[in-house]
Amino acid sequence: MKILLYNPDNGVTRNFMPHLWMFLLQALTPSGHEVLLVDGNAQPMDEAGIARFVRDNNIGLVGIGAMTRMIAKAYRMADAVRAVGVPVVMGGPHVTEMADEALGRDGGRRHADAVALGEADATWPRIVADAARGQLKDVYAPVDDFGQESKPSLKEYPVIPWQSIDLKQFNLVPKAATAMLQKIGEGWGTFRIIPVESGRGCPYGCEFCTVTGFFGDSIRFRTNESVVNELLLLKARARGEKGQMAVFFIDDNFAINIKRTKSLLRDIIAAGAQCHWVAQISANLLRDEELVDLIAASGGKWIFIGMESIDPANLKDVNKGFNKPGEYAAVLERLAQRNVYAITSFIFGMDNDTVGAAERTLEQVRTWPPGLPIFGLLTPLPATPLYKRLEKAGRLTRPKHWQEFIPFAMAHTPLKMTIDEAHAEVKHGWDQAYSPEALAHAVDSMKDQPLGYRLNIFIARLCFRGIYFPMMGKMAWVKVIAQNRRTIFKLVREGFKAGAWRGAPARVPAVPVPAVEAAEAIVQGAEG
Ligand code: B12
Ligand code: SF4
Repeated sequence: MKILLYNPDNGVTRNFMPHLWMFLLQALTPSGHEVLLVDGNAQPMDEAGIARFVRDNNIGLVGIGAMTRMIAKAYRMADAVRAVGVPVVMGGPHVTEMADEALGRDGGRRHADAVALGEADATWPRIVADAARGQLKDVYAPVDDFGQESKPSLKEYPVIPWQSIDLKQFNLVPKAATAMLQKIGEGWGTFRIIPVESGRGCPYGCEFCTVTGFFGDSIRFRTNESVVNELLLLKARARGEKGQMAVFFIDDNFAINIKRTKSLLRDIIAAGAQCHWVAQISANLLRDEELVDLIAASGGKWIFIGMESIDPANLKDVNKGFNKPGEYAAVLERLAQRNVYAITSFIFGMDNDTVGAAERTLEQVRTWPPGLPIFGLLTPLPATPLYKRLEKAGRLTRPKHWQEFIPFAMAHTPLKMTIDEAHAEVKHGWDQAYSPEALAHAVDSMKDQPLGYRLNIFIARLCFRGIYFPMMGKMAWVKVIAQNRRTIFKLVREGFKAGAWRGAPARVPAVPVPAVEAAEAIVQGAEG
């Protein structure tokens, strides 16, 4: 049987990082079946397109995975597939919580023939076998023989055959530039950001987050050896095609067990498996100097930190009191001293937020080492404690907000401001943090650093701005470049002075493109 695994586009930006679930399920598919992958972010498709693809390729089963914000598109695509008589199984965080919606048991239209609840590592082979026999069940739950919920231990993690997977759709280097870029340094003919997981689960239970409910509070890790081997495989592939890659460790909290993280990073270094990487780590875990040393030594470049708010009352409200705004500056300094920078994520529209929350946050941000601040709105995702609290209090204004996804729009009324005011806060955050003045300030604040690091920050900020303020057309880019011309001239002039443009490698960006692209990847996390 031929199987298509499809991930819908996110409705806002092109995704530069593929979704791990597709590669994982492909690797877990029993032999005898062929699995094709289509990521709608990289390979845009509409309903007619997927129906045609399914017919032309003689697909026998379509698997669709989606987060809440993409679910409306996922349902439309599923409907189109089912209309040509091919069964659809859906999985991922949204349908796990809203299985009845996907199966049409809530009075709405049925979109999926089957739903895989929770982690599908163990259920996927069963789903494929049942589909091949034409006997799909409605619901596949990850339970053991006694009906008890069972989670994969990750000790037996499958080998994802990165050396042979078709990754064309995920190459971020334009085709026309490939031949030329292959000749630069070790080669830039391809560049990809690859998701790698080293563990699952987070026990912290922040009120707005799906993770603790979905993956459980039991934390599970792969063996160091299996992670290291995966990195070596990825590095070998990049080298083989005269290209580059960066890794996004998608663990929700990469240092949740500091001892284990240190041991993994030491093993990465010992095996020569260092690569440029990004990971999400909460601020409280970055107090440890040795951990930060190992992050830098193993290739860590950007750390995503869910700061959420600079107001302790807000943090307490969402059960994230372990974040201590008083230590944010020290944490960021500790990273910056090792040339590791942070993507700092803030949420507006929290219950203690009042008008001016964005400006108050920016005042703090300006005193920190430069990084990439991102701003989102508190979003009640289905089945989260936040959703339940707001529903009970009758505060949801769009209880099924996912049925009509609107980027950067609240679905409930904040307590101390209006919805419009919350929207204005998030806009102010982005406008100010990415203004030409803010970009110039970020570059100047690093004047003691090598040109490469300063360029790195500048380009990353430009790209982030480009994502939030749609800059699809050439003219939009020209405008932004014109607005930032002073900083650009300054960097170019310094480059000439330092000889960087005549090929003095130490002065050129440490990792310009990976950092930028990874940063781009993360900006999509701005919906809190
Ligand atoms: C990496 C990541 C991202 C990346 C992008 C996604 C990518 N390209 O990989 C970035 C950083 C850009 C991102 C952004 C966002 N993310 Co995000 N992200 C994650 C993260 C940390 C890892 C995803 C992952 O690969 N997990 C590992 C794989 C193996 O797990 P999985 O995807 O769930 O797949 C398993 C099962 O769900 C199932 N499954 C999944 N799909 C399918 C399909 C089929 C057919 C079947 C059978 C089974 C199946 O099988 C898999 C194996 O067990 C998750 C949290 C988490 N730990 O999962 C959040 C998470 C998915 N993100 C979330 C959210 C809300 C967002 C954002 C809206 C903002 C935010 N607060 O983070 C943005 C929006 C993104 C956008 N614009 O598209 C939520 C989604 C909740 C929901 N109900 O939708 C999660 C769960 C985290 C959270 N805070 O609650 N994210
Ligand atoms: S927001 Fe981060 S720290 Fe909080 S529960 Fe989710 S994954 Fe854990």
